[in-house]
Amino acid sequence: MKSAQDTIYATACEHISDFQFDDKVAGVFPDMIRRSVPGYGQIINTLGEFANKYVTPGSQVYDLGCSLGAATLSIRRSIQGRGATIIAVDNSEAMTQGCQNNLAAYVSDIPVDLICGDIRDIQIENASMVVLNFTMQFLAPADRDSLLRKIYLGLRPGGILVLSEKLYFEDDKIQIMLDDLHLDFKRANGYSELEISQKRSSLEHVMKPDSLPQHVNRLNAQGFEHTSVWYQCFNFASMVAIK
Ligand code: GEK
Repeated sequence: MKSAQDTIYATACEHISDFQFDDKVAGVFPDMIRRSVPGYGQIINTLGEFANKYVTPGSQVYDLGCSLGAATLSIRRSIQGRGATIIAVDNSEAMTQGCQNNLAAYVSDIPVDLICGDIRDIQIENASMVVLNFTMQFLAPADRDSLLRKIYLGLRPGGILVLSEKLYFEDDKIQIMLDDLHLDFKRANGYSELEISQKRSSLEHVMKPDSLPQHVNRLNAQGFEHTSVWYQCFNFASMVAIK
């Protein structure tokens, strides 16, 4: 997916408002996420590989917080002829509009039910794969357990959840080191100090990362007995949990 360059925070703002997934962000999103999240491209490609191995005929795949549909497109390409359905959900109108256009640009025999709505209100059923690719970190912490419980109950036995998140580290030295490496990654991708600090302020009240032990404990508490990190770069990780 190509997009305009992200320059949203390039000029000094007097007042930094909370980050929103609005038209402005949707318009530059592929560029923004590629330059901000280490490993994003590899995670998107690997979601297709997970789908190829785990999506079963007649089942449903959920892409929760689908944004412009990068994960859905990767999965859809990998499961052609599988007789499965993808349900892609995002509560940003700008994102679902863009996702609709992206889905329409490619042919596929896999139907995609694109829903503009809150992932907390979506029923999960008959699922062989559920994806939360950098979405749960935007949900109020108090809502995270019930979301994962709903996902666990809606998965078929043997089905998988892929959960990608920015991580927080309890160990201060590790937190500082990995955060610094992430900032260097953004600098190397052309973001200025001003852009980095203004974006950081806008996300402060909106994105609340958990630590890896918090994730593992939460997944276990909802019933997932088999969980692992399958990818990590700096303070960004993707986990897989098998029902
Ligand atoms: C990707 N998965 O490209 N209900 C529905 N959608 C939500 C909610 C909610 N409660 N909260 C946030 N979102 C994508 C990237 S971006 C991650 C996901 C990022 C949506 C929000 O509108 C946005 O589109 C997405 O979750 C998070 O693989 O920007 O770092």
